[in-house]
Amino acid sequence: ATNEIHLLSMGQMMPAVEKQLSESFIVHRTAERPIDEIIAEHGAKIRGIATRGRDKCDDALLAKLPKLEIVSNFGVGYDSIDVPAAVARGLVVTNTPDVLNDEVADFTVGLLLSTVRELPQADAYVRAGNWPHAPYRLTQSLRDRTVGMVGMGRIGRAIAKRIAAFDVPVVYYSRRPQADVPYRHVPNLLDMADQVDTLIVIVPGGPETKHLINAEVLKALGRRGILINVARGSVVDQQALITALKDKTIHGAGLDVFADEPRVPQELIERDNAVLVPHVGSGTHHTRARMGQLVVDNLRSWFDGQGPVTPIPESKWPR
Ligand code: 8YV
Repeated sequence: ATNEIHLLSMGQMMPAVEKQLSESFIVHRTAERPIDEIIAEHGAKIRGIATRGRDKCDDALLAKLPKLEIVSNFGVGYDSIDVPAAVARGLVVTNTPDVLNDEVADFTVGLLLSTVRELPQADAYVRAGNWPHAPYRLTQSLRDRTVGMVGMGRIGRAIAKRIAAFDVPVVYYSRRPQADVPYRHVPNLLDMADQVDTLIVIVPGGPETKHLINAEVLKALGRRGILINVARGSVVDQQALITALKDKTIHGAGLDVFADEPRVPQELIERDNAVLVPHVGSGTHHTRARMGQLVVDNLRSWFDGQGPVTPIPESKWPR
């Protein structure tokens, strides 16, 4: 009987996902109609939300949906959802863990190599017709580096495994040491930044990690420093990073995420020592399809009375 259930879909997902949602639910899409209109007409009936990480799911929205039971998030990161508010309202929140680990890890290695070896800049050099005049400049290397992982969760582990396979030493910072990883834990981020020359940021977003990477950490990373951020823009103090890139406090940065997406400050765009990509870490047909399927499966399973497939830990499921 799930096809009588009203759903709010925020932000467009892949056609195959939208098709499955339409097959199982009565779907109201913010992509097709202003959200205020949808809520005014159907707010009292909406029992589920499908959302992409980009739309704010705050308490003001939740308060307008008295029949809401579940928020199904497209993405492993769910910092756009006010989780304490959702939990207080007894809602179940689901995300899309694991299905993107290897994809994001592959991508991170690519972004790291692009940043260290300046692949986008070298590509631009060829296209600009500069090669006949002079060979491209020599670059930094991965060979003499130590990578400090900021975060050692599911994706962090997949990244570290790849870096280690490159014979590059890996250490990590996280609040607690992880029992089952072979890398050395450094309990203090500033200490780790001091000990390494390359940071890969892969922690959840949200208030707890806001501006974890600040001016002090960048200074400790030092002049050869490379910062890779594939987590959330909020984890890095973007203005401090811009300053550090400008005055060469660090060597360079590879960024998939930004403080105020999709806006990228002109000061970053002008930097030749930054590789900038538009939040595409999980962005392949293969992996986005798997993420989308989990969004659908969580909603179907919930409304079939089978419980959520991948609830976030804060949902405390089963209850
Ligand atoms: C986004 C991501 O969710 O999974 C995450 O946390 O950052 C991405 O996969 C994706 O861009 C959807 O908007």
